[in-house]
Amino acid sequence: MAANSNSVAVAQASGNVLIDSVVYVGLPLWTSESPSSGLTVTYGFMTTPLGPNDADFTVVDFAPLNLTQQAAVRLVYGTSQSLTGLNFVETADVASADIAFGTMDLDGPGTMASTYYDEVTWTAADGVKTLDLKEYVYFDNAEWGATLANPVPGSLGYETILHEAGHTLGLDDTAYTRSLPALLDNTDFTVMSYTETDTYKANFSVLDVAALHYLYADSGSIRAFGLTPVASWPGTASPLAGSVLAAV
Ligand SMILES: [Ca+2]
Ligand SMILES: [Ca+2]
Ligand SMILES: [Zn+2]
Repeated sequence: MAANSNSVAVAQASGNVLIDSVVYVGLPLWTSESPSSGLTVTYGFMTTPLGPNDADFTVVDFAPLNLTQQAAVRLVYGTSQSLTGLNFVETADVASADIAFGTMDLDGPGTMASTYYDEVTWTAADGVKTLDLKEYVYFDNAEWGATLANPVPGSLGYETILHEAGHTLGLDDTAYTRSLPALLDNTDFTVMSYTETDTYKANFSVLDVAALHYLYADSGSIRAFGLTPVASWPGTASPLAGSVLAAV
């Protein structure tokens, strides 16, 4: 993996099973981008379809996010700032944004949303290494179009945006990590669970907050606020660039 040839700060297991049940182990963190952009993570709203460099990636029936969906994304990242220490900045230059949002008819009737991960690494002639991470978040606009059209806080649509934003911050689905005790595997404890409780969440739940603190605010990757070179963890595998972080 190219990612391992650079000194990349990837999410690593904490040893706490509750935190690790929502951490995407091996995912490079925003703080590992080089040249460092400090703690700034930019996001934008696609007007034309964008995606990872992956021959299998296709966009069907692209549409931009509507204004309510855009407002929900802004609110989620606004509230994520204090949980991570990262500074989320909206940009109109979506082609160069760290995180780009759009909608399409995602494959599969049960798929509400998908986050795609991509990275570009190269080494210049003078040996300087560059790592550009990007994520593409798509919401379904067909089977789930009506559900996701008005994502006000407290709705399933908003919770879905919160869940995908969680992926862009390094969180994983409990259905994939499969380490969270069943009694805790519901949205009262983590919005990365597929098991809904009686209320849709308007904020990250307790395990999400603990994991975000662990990945950013409490970690070496952010201790010097991105200004100190970060050691790599070579034993940790990285996800394949262009891979789907998760469907839903
Ligand atoms: Ca980037
Ligand atoms: Ca679909
Ligand atoms: Zn997911």
